[in-house]
Amino acid sequence: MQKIKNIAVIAHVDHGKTTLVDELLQQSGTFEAHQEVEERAMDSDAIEKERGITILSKNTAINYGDHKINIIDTPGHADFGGEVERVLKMVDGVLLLVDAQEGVMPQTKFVLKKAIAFGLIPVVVINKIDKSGAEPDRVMDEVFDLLVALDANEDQLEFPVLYAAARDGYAKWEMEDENKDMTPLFEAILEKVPYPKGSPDADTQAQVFTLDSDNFVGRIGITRIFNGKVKKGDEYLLVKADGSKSKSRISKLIGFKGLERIDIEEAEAGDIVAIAGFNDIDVGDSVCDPQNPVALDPMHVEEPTLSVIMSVNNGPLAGQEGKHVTSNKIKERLDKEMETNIAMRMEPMGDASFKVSGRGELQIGILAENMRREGFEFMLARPEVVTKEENGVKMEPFEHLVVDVPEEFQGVAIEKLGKRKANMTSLNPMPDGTVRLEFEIPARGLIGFRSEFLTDTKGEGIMNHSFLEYRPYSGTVESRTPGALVSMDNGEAVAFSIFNLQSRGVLFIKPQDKVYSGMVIGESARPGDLDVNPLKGKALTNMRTSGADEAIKLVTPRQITLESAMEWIEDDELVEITPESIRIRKKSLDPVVRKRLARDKKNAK
Ligand SMILES: Nc1nc2c(ncn2[C@@H]2O[C@H](COP(=O)(O)OP(=O)(O)OP(=O)(O)O)[C@@H](O)[C@H]2O)c(=O)[nH]1
Ligand SMILES: [Mg+2]
Repeated sequence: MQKIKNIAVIAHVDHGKTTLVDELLQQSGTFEAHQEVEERAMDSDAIEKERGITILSKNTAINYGDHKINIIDTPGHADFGGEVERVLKMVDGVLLLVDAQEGVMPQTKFVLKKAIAFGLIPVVVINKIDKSGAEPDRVMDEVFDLLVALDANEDQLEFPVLYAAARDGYAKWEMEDENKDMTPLFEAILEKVPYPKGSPDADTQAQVFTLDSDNFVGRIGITRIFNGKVKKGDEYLLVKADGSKSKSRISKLIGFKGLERIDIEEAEAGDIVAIAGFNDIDVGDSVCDPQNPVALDPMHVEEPTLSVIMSVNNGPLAGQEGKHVTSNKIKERLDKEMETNIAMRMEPMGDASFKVSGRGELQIGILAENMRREGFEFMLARPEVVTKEENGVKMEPFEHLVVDVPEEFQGVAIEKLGKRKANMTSLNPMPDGTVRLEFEIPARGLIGFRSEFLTDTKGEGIMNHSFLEYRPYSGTVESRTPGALVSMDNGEAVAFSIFNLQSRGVLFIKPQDKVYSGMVIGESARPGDLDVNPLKGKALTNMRTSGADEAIKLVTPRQITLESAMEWIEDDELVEITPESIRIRKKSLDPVVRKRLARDKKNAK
């Protein structure tokens, strides 16, 4: 039987997980000498590469001595926490990375809490010790305190600690040790991570934790084998979470080696392999012995906390830039997403609209970004938190928020967060002159906060949050104060009028951009919406001839991204998304209807 270790790499966003996996791949000699390997090789998806973040967890395998180590790289962003949750069940140990300067962050807590609950003993890696602001001792204390706070058992409190600079390719047991290579970390994995339980001679039990597809063989389930063997060509029973069963033959069995996948004939208990041949295979399904099927527990993933209404684009520019614009197409695409993305939900709402729920704006934003790249056109409404009822009490999600701000912005940050119903739990001066403030805040209060926070802190503030728990509903929270600049005409924006509008607020458009009546073209400097005309005035060429082009100095418009637009909009606004554009608009394009709605709203107050 092969000696196997299964580990997941977990951490807060950007603490160096994917970089560490690069080094483990390199230094285990898994790559051929001539093989060219990109940086952060596991971040293989286009959006992952562009943004430098991991979105989907992915697995790889390396050989080290006589051992095979299956490694699962996980995403650190809180919105993808569902990925981490399901992966933890598949492994026998975790490498918990913590940035030697940033220390314990919200998502460190979230992932460690899950790992502790699964009974895993973390191998703690204090990473980025090369940073000038690194304070490995302080961070080590923070990790220990966190484990105590999470009710870790005695074995877990005896966790091993290493100090590393993943990017520079070394890890060591003591800070005083020489910077050499990753050998100490390999040793730690072999020594401290237990071997998989289960027996190759027992009846087959495996569970799918990720899906993949292949043009030739169709759906592929990446599975962890807990007992018995899986063999290519043999028949197995697929048991779904709802108990339904179907029999099929494994048409292809795939093993992992570095970044490659290889066809194999057989694999046994403890290993991680991909199987093809089951058309309806899904995440969480059990692959069992047909004679004696014993399904594994279905996977638990925490429920979505945020939802957004996605609807068919019905604006005046609809259908001009996208390929897939109908409600049927959108539904088909969302259905497909829900099959693989177990942390998300979708519910048709009638009126060509769908409620899409996930863990946060980024998760929903990435889905929307993928859809627009595939040629879809649609609209998104303002995100809403998912509330629920417990014993007759309305509950809403709360988040754990950490903000790091230069001292001079501490006051404004505390004041603004207070208005959003945040409760401060700690305030610590950091060695680099910043202050670390921690809060518990209703998730609602965070919607739209980021842009305001960045403005207030002149771009120097850093905020991080992750899901804490559901708590009783906390009443109204404050939202965006500035109004919108709304176009009152259809056509192409004119430089001259944009120039004149600059004093009214911050514009989102540039000359020649298509605009329409009811489209939001900027953020007003004052509260309350303002109807403006971006088409008025002389054409730029006339200006030139009159020699006044000196005066036409256009400020660069504010770049609106999918997520920033989602965060910015109010209840009566929508984001229009096409493969080429992201526009913000009023829900009702008719100015008369808008005035009436505004009046009704005012009277209601
Ligand atoms: N100074 C320093 N930077 C590092 C080190 N390790 C990684 N980084 C940098 O930290 C950044 C984030 O690295 P990643 O490996 O993408 O981090 P990650 O934890 O995988 O991030 P997510 O998957 O998005 O959560 C990159 O710019 C790396 O180059 C290190 O040891 N020292
Ligand atoms: Mg990563």
